[in-house]
Amino acid sequence: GALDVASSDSTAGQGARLCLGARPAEGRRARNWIYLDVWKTFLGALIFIHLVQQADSSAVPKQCDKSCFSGKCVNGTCVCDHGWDGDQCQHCQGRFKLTDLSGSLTDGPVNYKYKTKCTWLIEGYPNTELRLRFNHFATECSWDHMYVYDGDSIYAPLIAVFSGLVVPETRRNETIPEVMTTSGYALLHFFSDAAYNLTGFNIFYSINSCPNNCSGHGRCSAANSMAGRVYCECEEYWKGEACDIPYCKHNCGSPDHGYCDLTGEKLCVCNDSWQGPDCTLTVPSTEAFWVLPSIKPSTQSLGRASHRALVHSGLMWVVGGYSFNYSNYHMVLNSPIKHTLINWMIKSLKKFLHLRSSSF
Ligand SMILES: [Ca+2]
Repeated sequence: GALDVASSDSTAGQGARLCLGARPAEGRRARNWIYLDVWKTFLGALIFIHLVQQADSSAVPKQCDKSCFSGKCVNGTCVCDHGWDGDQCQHCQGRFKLTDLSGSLTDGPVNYKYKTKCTWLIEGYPNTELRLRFNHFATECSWDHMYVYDGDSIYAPLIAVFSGLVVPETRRNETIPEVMTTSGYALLHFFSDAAYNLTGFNIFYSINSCPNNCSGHGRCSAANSMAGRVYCECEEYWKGEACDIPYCKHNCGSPDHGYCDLTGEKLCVCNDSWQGPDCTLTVPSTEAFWVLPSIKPSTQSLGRASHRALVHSGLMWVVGGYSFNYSNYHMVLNSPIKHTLINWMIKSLKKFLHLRSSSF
């Protein structure tokens, strides 16, 4: 019935198409419709294959030729994280803000870029100690610089500038330079000029840490210190802020040369045939060495001239010089400066001023 309706109504175009298969007798017009149908099927197949291919490619994304250091590989291209640049995101370029209690910062895993400017702001807590440790540093000397400010801007005090090579002595990690800020912040700015580059830097930072982590000869402690501050509690044979100075070098060549006496002055006590601060020099010795004479503070001595004097640990040491009677370079004495000497100086000054004023 439907076919008949279509054939009888020539104005019903949609109806005529529906009748294609049933009306082969309509000749050329019908054949055209058949070709169109074949094309449709072919195109459909093409689209299907294309979609399948697309589905495949989204399942296995295109790889990047080289690894992306500070970024992600997206469709075969490295898309860099904030502050990074280069085809592998291997160069710092811009600003970084670091808020962890400890961490590290670097220009990147390869040589730094020419004409680059990178800035790191480390935010601790106000007025805490922040320690920077330059584990690796290699820049073109006097052309590529790292500036360190004790604060959160370049208007804060500039406390260090690094350029060139930092080459720590082997087996002595305490020679790795450290820089400490006390504002609780640190701003590091790196600048490189238009030519020549080197491997750059790797800097570790930590808030409220001990110098050189007490060099492995002590404990980092917050006890009895100012609010939040930490300091090294050194083991018995070590001293210094970072516990890096031995009381007795080379353990005084014990037992053959001497032994380390920790009871009094904490010094080497050498056997008869050895001398020097670490008992490495023979008796007699052709080499010069320093000695710390154990002399009790004295208040009375002959007056002398042309001597040398120095102040150390609350004592004024007086070495050498001439008295009226004789001269002797061994003529060493010391005097506590807090009491006797200062009092004497004040008295002398008063006398002198009194004499001056009375003479006018
Ligand atoms: Ca350079």
